[in-house]
This record gives sequence, structure tokens and C-alpha cells, in this order.
Amino acid sequence: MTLTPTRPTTETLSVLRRAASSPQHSAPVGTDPSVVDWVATIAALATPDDIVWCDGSPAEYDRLTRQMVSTGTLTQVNPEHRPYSFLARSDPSDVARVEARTFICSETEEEAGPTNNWRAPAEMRVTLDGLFAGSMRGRTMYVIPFSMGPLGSPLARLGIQVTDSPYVVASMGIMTRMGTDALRLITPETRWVRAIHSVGAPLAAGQRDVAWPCNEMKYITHFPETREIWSFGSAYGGNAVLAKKAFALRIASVIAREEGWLAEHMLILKLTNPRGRVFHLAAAFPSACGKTNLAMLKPSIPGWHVETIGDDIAWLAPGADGRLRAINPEAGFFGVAPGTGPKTNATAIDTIWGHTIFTNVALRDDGDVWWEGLTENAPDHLIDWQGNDWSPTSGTPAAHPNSRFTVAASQCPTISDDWQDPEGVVIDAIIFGGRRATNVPLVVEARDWEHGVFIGATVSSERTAAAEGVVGELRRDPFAMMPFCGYNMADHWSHWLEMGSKLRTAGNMPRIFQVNWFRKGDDGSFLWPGFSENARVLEWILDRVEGRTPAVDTPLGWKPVDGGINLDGTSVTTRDWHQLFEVDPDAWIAELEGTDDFFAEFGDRLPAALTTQLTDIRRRLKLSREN
Ligand code: SAT
Ligand code: MN
Repeated sequence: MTLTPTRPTTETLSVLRRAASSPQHSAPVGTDPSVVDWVATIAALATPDDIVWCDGSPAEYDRLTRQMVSTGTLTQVNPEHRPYSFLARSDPSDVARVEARTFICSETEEEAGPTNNWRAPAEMRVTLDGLFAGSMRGRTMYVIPFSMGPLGSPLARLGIQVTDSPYVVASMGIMTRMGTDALRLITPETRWVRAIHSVGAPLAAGQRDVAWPCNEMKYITHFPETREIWSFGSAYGGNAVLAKKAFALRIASVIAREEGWLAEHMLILKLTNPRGRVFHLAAAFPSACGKTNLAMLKPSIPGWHVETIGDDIAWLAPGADGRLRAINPEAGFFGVAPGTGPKTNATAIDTIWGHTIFTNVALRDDGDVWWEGLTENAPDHLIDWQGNDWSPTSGTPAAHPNSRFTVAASQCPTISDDWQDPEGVVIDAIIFGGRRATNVPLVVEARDWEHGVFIGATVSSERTAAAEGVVGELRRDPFAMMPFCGYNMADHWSHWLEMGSKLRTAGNMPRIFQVNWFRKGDDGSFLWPGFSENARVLEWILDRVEGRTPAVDTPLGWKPVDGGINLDGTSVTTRDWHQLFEVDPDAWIAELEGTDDFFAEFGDRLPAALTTQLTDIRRRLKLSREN
């Protein structure tokens, strides 16, 4: 911690003194001094009126949600429809991750790489010191100890977030293992992650608060070398719940490289085939491309059993036996609401029966929540996500496209019995996907690990509402980690290649696949039905892993033979099938020119193995054009 030490003001001293006199306001007995000192330093800077140490108990959650209902931050959803659930309406300017305001403050710019916004740590610290000075005035600072991963698991890591947002405390309580048990695990040897969050809206004496305090000025900053996160101005999702993207991906990816494991933007799924063999899959897709739906897949084909382990983040490490194992570091789901309905994701609908926080969805006249896609027809009248009257003729979405539900993973009816296995589950296959209307086939298997890394490195996807920007625009999203890799992306690829060599030496490595549920036909409609029918593609993938099904070589990898994926009972025609797998060499050669330019951005940090892959694919495409 290199914050300039600030002399405590009389105000801060009185807060600290009050803190010492009441259990909720003082650090639990036995708290590691490194935590107590750090909290005091942040309090001295941000000057909150009060400090509360969160214990993670249901009573605490109850107290906080009641308090937020009384201040207007939350509206209670009608408990007859959905018990113990709340709706939060954010400020209309604070609705998604702000990538342009997200910074990696590594010692050198090279270390952050060309895909991250970089600021020199010393410069950013001056900015942050200025922003955080007095930023919590008039508010309570909550101290949130948490574990990412099952408490005490060798793969888990600990952190503490301080925040002046009770909404963030409640969200962290759902999304992580939060509270005293996590705090007790911190010893003088623990390298715990420090996360500081302020909505950046100090209150003057007597000033009335707003329902969703935030600041126009936003900074989501990461200091990988000191494992710190400083976030200012937003209370929304990954901007504020710092355990998620900021810790479990950006900071964890750096820790993982140092320690020889991987922190990835991947769901984890357990599948049992009709013959009773169990598999685990990890799959990377950009935000809002259906990871939660796939993680809760209800297979359309008989005999398969699918269970959920995680829907967003996987930490993967070679186990004692040399096989790649994974845990879900999170304890909850922060899922996109629009498009989630009984047909698209019945499991999610069952998961959010109650005890859920909804953000920016619409409210029905009967006091329950609603969003586009929840029911076939919209109700005649709603209160939209901004609190205004809404009817189907309003011409605007009732729920914000990036509106969310926050719910404990334990409420998911398909949660797997091994989702909290402290050793993690063995990963048999890794999938990379994106949202691509053209070019990318429904499924191919990589020729080998190196080709798989090339596939991961060249993922591109149409932009969604999960982050600010133009929805639909094609953007590169290597490993679905573009906004989440805390270090140079080219080094991330090198790290994957090294991990591959280690796994190969140990004699067992997952197979790598690419999928695309979103390819469109000439008439602009989706060629593949998606959702529960995706089980057919997973069946092919796992049959390949088991060595039960042949495949055809293509310039892009191995594809199913005709009839290799069971299409019985789907609307997929032979023509659709061919379009789903069509490889247009010219379109691909043009796409690879973009890849050349993209790779060039990394200069000599680009691993040579990827240049070789690019040359090989070009050669295969040219050959296929000649034949
Ligand atoms: O980063 S968030 O947690 O807000 C959601 C996402 O982008 O997947
Ligand atoms: Mn995500």
C-alpha cells in the first residue's frame, strides 16, 4: 500500500473511537492487523461517518435490505409472487461496465499491453487520492471480507472490499462467500486483495440522499503488482462488485500467471452421458452471449444429464495428478434478465423464485417483476426500469437491455453436487464461442492445443449491451477476456501455450472446440435453434472426447460428418446444415487479414506459435480454394 499516509482528522478519530465501542463497528477479535491498519488508512482518506464490519449473516442482509427499502434504493417485490426479493433502479447513466474508464495500472505500459487502458501507477494514485479524499463523507463505510472459491480451498483466494454502497454489500453477500469466516482465514502470510469502492457522492450535513448515488466521473482501476482495486463513481455490476471481473478476472489473471494457473471468463458445466460417464466442460463466451443459459442447459436429447457449476468465471489449475481442474470462484449469478424465460432458460426462472435482487427490470401492476422475453406477451401496463409508466406502445424497452438478476448459486435446481469441491472438477473439454452472424461454423474441434489457443486468441463477437458501445458491432474478444485480462494479452496467449506444454507432459489435456450458435442464413434468420438444442453440439463434443465419433478435416479444424450431430426433431434442414458449416475461403482470407493487423499490435510479444498457426490456416484455406 503506497497511499500517502494521511493524518487522521478529529472527525475520523471519533469514527474510529466509536468503532471501538460497538461490535458491528469494530473489527472482530483476532482480525489480522494488516486488515485493521488498511481499513483505518482508507477511513482516514475517505472520511466516512461510520464503519461497519460485515459478518455475512442473514440478519445483516435483512437489516441492509430493510434500510435500502426505507431510503428508496430498493423496492420490495410483492412477496406473494416472489418472496424476499427486491428491485433496484439505477441512475440512468449507470447501467453497464464502463470499459473506457477501466484502467490497468501496472508498472509499465507494455505489461498492460495494447488492449488495456494504462496509467502509470504513481499518476493514478495522485488522481485517486484526490477523488477518494472525503468521498464517503455522510455515508457508512462497509468492510466486506470475502473468499473467491470455497472457504479454505487450495484454489480459493481472499479479499476485502470496502464500499459506501449498501447495494454493493448485499450483492457481494450473494456473489461471494462473504463475512467473518473469510476474515478469519486472513493471517499475516495471506496475500489478500485490497478493493476500495466509493460511489463518489459524499453528503453534506443535512443533504438528502438519492436512491442510486453515483458520480459522472468514473474510474475502475487495477494495480496488479500490489493486488489492489480502486473503483470510483459507479454502483453497477462489475464496476462496483469488485470481487467479480476486477478481482476474479483482472487481478486473478495476473496472480494466475505468476503461480501457474488460469483465471478465465468461462462457465463450468457437468454432463453425464446416456452411458453414465461424467464430463466437465469449461466454455468462454463474451458477456451477454448466453453463458448463463448454457450453464443451466436443459438438454433436448434423451439420456443426457446436465448440471451447473458456474456461469461466468472459472479458475483452472493443474491438480496433483497433472489434470486440469477448475473451480467457480463465485457463489452467485449476476445474469442478464431480458431474454430469460421459461423457454430459453427454465432453470434460471426456477432459480429466481425468490430471494433475488433485480436491477433495472420493469415492475408489474401486481408488484412482481417483468422483462422482455419473460412472457410471450408484455402486460398492458408496467412501470419501466426508470420508474415511468409503460405500455406495449411506448416504443422503448420496459427493462434495460443489461438489466440483471443477482441470486445465490445454491438456489439453482441444477447446481451440481461437486460445485463446491475444494479440489475443483477435472476439465475434459474447453469451448470458445462468440456471437457471429457469418463465417464461424456451428462447431469445430481444434487440431491440437496450439490451434485451440489460436482459436481463443482470434475470437470476435458482435457487441452486446453488457458494456457501453454500439450493440451489434463486431469486435475482437480474445478468450472472451478483452475487457478482463489484467496483463498483456499476448503474454496471456504465451501463458496458455506454456500451460498446454505442462499438461501435455503430464499426459492429459482437455480438447479444445469452437462453437457459434448465432450464424445466420441468407434470409437473416438464425440457422441453429440454440438453447436446449445446444445439447446436440455438446453431445458431439463429448463423443469426440470419448473417441466415439469420426470427424472431417476442414481448414478451420475438425467438423462433424454429415449426420454426425443428431438433428431428429429439430427444424434444421440439410441446407441449413451445410450453411452452418460452410467455409468461404475468400471471406476467411479477408478475416485473417484483420487477424494479421490485430496480432501486429502486440509486436514481438506475440508468441511465434500463433504466427505459425496463422500461416498454416492460410495455407489450408488456399488449398481448399484450389480444390
Ligand atoms: O461485468 S458485469 O459483472 O457487470 C457483467 C458482465 O459484463 O458480464
Ligand atoms: Mn461475464
